Amino acid sequence: MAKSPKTSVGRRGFLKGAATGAAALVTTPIVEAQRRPNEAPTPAGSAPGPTDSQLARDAGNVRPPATVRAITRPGSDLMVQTVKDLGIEYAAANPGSSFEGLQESFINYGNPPNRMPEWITALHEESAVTMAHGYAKAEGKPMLAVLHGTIGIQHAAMSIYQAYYDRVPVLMIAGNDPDFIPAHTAHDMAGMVRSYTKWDAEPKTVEEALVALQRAYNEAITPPMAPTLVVINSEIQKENVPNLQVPAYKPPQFSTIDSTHAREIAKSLLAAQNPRIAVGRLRTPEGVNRAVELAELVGACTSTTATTGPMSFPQRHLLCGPGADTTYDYSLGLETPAAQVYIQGPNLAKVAATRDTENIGFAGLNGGGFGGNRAGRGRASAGTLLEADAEASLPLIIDQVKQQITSDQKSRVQERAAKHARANHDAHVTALEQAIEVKKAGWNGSPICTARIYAELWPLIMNEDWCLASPSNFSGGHNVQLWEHNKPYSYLGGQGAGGMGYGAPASVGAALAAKARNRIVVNVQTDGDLNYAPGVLWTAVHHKLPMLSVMHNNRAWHQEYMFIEYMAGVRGRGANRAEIGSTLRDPFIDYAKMAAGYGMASEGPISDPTKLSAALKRGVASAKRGEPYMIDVITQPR
Ligand SMILES: Cc1ncc(C[n+]2csc(CCOP(=O)(O)OP(=O)(O)O)c2C)c(N)n1
Repeated sequence: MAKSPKTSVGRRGFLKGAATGAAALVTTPIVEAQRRPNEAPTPAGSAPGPTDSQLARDAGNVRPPATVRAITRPGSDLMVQTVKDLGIEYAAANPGSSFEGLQESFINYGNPPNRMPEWITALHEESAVTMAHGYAKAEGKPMLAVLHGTIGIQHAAMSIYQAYYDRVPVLMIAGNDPDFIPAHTAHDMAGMVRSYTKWDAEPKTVEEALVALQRAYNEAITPPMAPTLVVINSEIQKENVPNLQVPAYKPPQFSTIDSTHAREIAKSLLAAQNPRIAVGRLRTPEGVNRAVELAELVGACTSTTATTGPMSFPQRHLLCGPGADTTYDYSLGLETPAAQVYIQGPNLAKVAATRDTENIGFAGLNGGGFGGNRAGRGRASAGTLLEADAEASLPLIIDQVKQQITSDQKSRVQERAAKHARANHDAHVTALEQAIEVKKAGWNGSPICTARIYAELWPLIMNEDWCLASPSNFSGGHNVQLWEHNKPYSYLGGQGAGGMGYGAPASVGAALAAKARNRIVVNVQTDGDLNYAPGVLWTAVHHKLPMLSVMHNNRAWHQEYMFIEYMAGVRGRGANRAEIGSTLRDPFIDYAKMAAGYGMASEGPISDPTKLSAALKRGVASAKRGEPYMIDVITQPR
């Protein structure tokens, strides 16, 4: 590694240097705040040999040094400045000695220090990355996760994979300290997660590191979005670089459809008797606004991912749904999974792809298994696939529509939109009425039915700005019918790759996004999922996040219980012992106490359904005050 012995102090390097030529080191008595109360100051001007604390540190018994050399501008300050310039608001990390230089800069550099980004204390690397995953889904932009060496990356691996599969941008830095424990370092650190990161680098100089951070950010946010990783050696974090400047940041250009396609698509939308727009996941809230604008301009019915995942079309917009007439003569897909265009409604129908179906997006590049994004296409596309970013392409189509639309077409659009609006409104009302009837089943039962949690929460949050950040499919998914998902962040959807250990940390990430916005985050938390890394509850308390967790405590990994029950049935052995290895009994876990142990206000277990509503009310009020709250509810399996 290229390093300057004059400006860089590694742990062992320091000791060696001190032993052979301490006088060569320029010192200042420094950083009073870093000195422990029981440590005597080093006299000014004297060159230190290795201090007790440095020796202790090298032996693994670490104490902060009493003095440090005159570092006027550590490389890590510039790295933090680079991250600031990218507009990153939070950096989550479980402590790691391989990035101590960086961490010190994150918390002390800047005015005010520890803001934009703020250092968020995670208790597990998996939680740090999943926080970033949830944050990006809520906010439409990445935050940073900082990981310690080989072991930190491995702890984070599942969540990196999950964000990759979910096409969510996460910027990651891993520290690499070759002078420290050999097992924590590697020649190719990023190799451990390369199959499921989009881009990585291990820069050799501070200058290269700054450029690498900018590039990693751009790669992460360029569709198809994904996590990226920069491995930064501890030596260059500590290097003194008085004359270096942060290079000017250049945002990436996203690929769009060309102007000919934009013109043709606009023409087709306007010429169609009944056009349709299938809106898949867009990247940012702004993309959602543009999709609404286009649908309204051309009077097209739309589908939405509002109830399955983030960043799509408002669920109760009057153009959202099958509309008055489901014979569509032109379909435009925006980031839809395949050329089929799905209709949202009481009976999910599917429109076969035709030649009059066009899709803009990277759908075919997604998933498809381990590292599948790199190799090729996940699904065949029957319509015309335009491989470009739908969100960045929308303004081009909108411009074309505005230029081309005639007054005749305008009145036809208005007429059609009014018909669709009536039909969709009626369909929305009917679906809600039917759902309310169905959800009454088991209303007074104990354990408590999952529908009652969602039904009783809704009146408490409907007039708030809220975000459901946890996946809801394991708790019945009742939000889909009972709640209105009209914001890009209303519901953040599933884990990405079905990995458990996601709900709480993703909600904490979403709550970071919510904190400055007077928004509350709801986490309907399954018990098996929470037990992977519950320490994230402490993070929520420590950072005063507006998050309400309601335990869907069915006292089991019920999904797995059902699989075992089924298998035992198929084999004719009965399900009597299916609880072995798939239930959380003997003893039951007390989640209110668990939360209290992490300092979180909590109550429960509640098994009397008549006590639920008042508890939820207390929980919402607490979350609104920025005091996260946990309610343990003993529930039906689903
Ligand atoms: C990391 C990980 N390990 C194992 C699984 C397999 N798995 C799928 S569902 C499930 C049970 C989840 O239990 P819980 O979160 O309590 O939800 P429930 O099924 O009880 O509603 C498990 C273990 C997984 N998806 N992810």
